Amino acid sequence: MFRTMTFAAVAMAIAPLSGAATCDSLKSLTFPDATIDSVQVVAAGTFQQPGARGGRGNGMADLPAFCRVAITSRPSSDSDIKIEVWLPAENWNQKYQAVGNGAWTGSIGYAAMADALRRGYATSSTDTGHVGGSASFAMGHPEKAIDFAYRSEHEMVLKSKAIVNAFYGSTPKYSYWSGCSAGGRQALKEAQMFPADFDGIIAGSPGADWSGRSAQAVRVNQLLEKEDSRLTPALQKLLHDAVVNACDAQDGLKDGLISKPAACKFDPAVLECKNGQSADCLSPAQVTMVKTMYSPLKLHSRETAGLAYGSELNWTDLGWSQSARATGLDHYRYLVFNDPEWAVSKVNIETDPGKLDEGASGQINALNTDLKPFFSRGGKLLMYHGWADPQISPLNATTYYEQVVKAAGGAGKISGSYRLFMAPGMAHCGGGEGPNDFDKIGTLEQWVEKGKAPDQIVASHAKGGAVDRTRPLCPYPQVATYKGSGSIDEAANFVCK
Ligand SMILES: [Ca+2]
Repeated sequence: MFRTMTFAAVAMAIAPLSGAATCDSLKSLTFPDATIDSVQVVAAGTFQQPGARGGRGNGMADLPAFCRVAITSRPSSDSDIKIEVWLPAENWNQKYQAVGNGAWTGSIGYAAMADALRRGYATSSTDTGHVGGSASFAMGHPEKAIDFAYRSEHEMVLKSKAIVNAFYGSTPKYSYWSGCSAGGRQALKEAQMFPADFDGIIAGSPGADWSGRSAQAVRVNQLLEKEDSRLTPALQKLLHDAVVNACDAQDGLKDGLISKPAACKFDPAVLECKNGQSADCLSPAQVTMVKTMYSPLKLHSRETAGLAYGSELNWTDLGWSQSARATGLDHYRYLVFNDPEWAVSKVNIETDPGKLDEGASGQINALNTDLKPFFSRGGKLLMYHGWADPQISPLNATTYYEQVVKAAGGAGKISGSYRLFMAPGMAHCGGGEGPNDFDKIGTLEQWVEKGKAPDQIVASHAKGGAVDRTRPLCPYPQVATYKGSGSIDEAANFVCK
């Protein structure tokens, strides 16, 4: 209350006539626990992303003019949360969009901010309270761990709304969160803990069971210590093709996609090398590793899911892309054991997971299934996940959805507030062999502002820049079902059921 009144007074003091402030005048804003570091008028087409290489190709030459505000927020004595707020100089759509981060973040999400700005949004992003992509910031810094877990996002929202109010002379008509992966985890944390922050929330491929995913990564890492368990990209392709070949038609349509992974029955042992065979087959250690990727892991208080059949291409825990594997290792080093020298060989994965849900490790998870405070305010939650996600299990998304349904007392109780869209063949947050490109924020705007809940979302797949397939994504547990005639590459020939 105190803060709200302070800001109303400040806004009036700077621009008593128009009810809106100039960009420069925002420098004089004061917060009890934050400082304005810089304020800059950015002319149309001139924004250079910090850290981007060279003068060309930062993809932001089309940005309209905006007021760029940089803030440092310190809700605790050990906090150092960097926030940027961008305010369109003209044609503000009267709305605010916060954008999420990835992995351990430690940087501002400029690309996502640019997307929001292009749509006329006032937008903001935070570095979540530290610099760089490692979790080493958390060791010995419990307040910084809290900042990463949830506080930096909420701080960003409070400060951003105040700055929007000071600049335009009015608060945003609608406020949205848009994030995927870590940003999907942040999305759910916001819905669970700060139900008044947003009118609509996009939670993409959420890493909501953050500690469980780390345990999965470490379990796989242990197996990879043995060289003969590692899969080359060529063997991943061999495996993937075998899985698709076995399960494609089981969902009712042979289209190269597995739309019902739960119905897929596949035993990786069928690929095990026969006598004398050494190429195009899996060693016994590789078969074990592959089975581990799919299998759930029993933790102290719950079970965390393995990856789905069809997700084999670019399995990130195998280390071809460093992020997922390192995210799990960092989690154990800096949030579970507080030991930078900790190695995967030290863990007994069957007995140690008890520590995962405690302290700094557990507070990152976004597993609370009571979303009633958010829903009762009219909040809308649009969640999506690719069935072929090679990093975060899509089964986490379906499990969470079902738990929320149960907590709310039935699907009918929440269908006006929460919908989950599973995308067959989609990889992590986009890409993959299935239709994976769709308008998330536009869909959410229709839902929040016009009351049109999405009964389907048309997604497209492109090859070489040309769209070669469209398909509706359906509210879970519905699946896009072929009507029986017409091209299987056109959304109009499918119905959700
Ligand atoms: Ca199929």
